[in-house]
Amino acid sequence: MTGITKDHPRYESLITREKIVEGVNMGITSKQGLVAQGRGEAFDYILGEKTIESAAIAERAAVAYILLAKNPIISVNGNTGALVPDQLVSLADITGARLEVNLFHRSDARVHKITEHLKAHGAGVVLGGKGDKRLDLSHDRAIVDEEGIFSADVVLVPLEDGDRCQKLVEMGKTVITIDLNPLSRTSLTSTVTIVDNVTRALNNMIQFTKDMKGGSKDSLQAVIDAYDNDRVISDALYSMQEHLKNKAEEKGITWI
Ligand code: PTJ
Repeated sequence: MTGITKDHPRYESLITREKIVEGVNMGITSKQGLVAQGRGEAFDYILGEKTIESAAIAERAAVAYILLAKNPIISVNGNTGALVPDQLVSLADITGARLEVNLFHRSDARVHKITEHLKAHGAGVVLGGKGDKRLDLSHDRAIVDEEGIFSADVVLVPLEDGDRCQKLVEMGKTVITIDLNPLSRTSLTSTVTIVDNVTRALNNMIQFTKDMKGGSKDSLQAVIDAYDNDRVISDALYSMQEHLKNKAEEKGITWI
């Protein structure tokens, strides 16, 4: 890993970048994952590299959906496996959700490596290796486990491209996404759209689960009933615009 000291102004961002590079070196992350990370970094810069209030609202709604679900699944790809393995395992443990490796650039070797990586970080059962069902999609993200994503009622799909998300919604599932691009196909088709960095979002969701887990089913349902996803997306766009405006004015540039 490149020598990055904590006093570097872009420490968090650089460490995240290093983890993705390490993921590629370990055979967990695809090379395309590097490009996806760069895109995410750009959106995060525009957002202000913080969890905005509407994202926290979406994260609480996501936790409520997962806690009320019968068969919740957390989908893991090469980017999230490299960036947040501990948080994925903790969130699964604390909510009772199961982890399933599901890849766009699928190979058996990479499914195996990500599975072993999650296990090394404390995961028990990791689904995704069987691949005994197909979603109606033309690429390899269609390959899922029957007892996992195929039969799930709630699926958390952090960081992906959009057509699987759409397919899962068409199948009647609740789909929760974490995507820094509020206008991606994934963001626009999900039930709950979390516009936040996966590195912050999962930590928040773990904390919210601890806060909300003891609550009644009615109180969790009330969180869901009050949730408005269009408003959350709209607020993310507004927050990005405001952040850019403030940043420009700080630097003496007139916002027209
Ligand atoms: O491991 P695989 O084979 O399943 O491939 C995974 C990637 C991510 C390469 C694949 O799903 C892909 O190509 O995704 P896209 O189409 O690049 O979409 C990724 C989305 O996630 C983009 O909208 C990015 O802005 C966003 N994103 C990238 N990094 C982060 C992020 N969102 C949240 N947190 C991030 N750290």
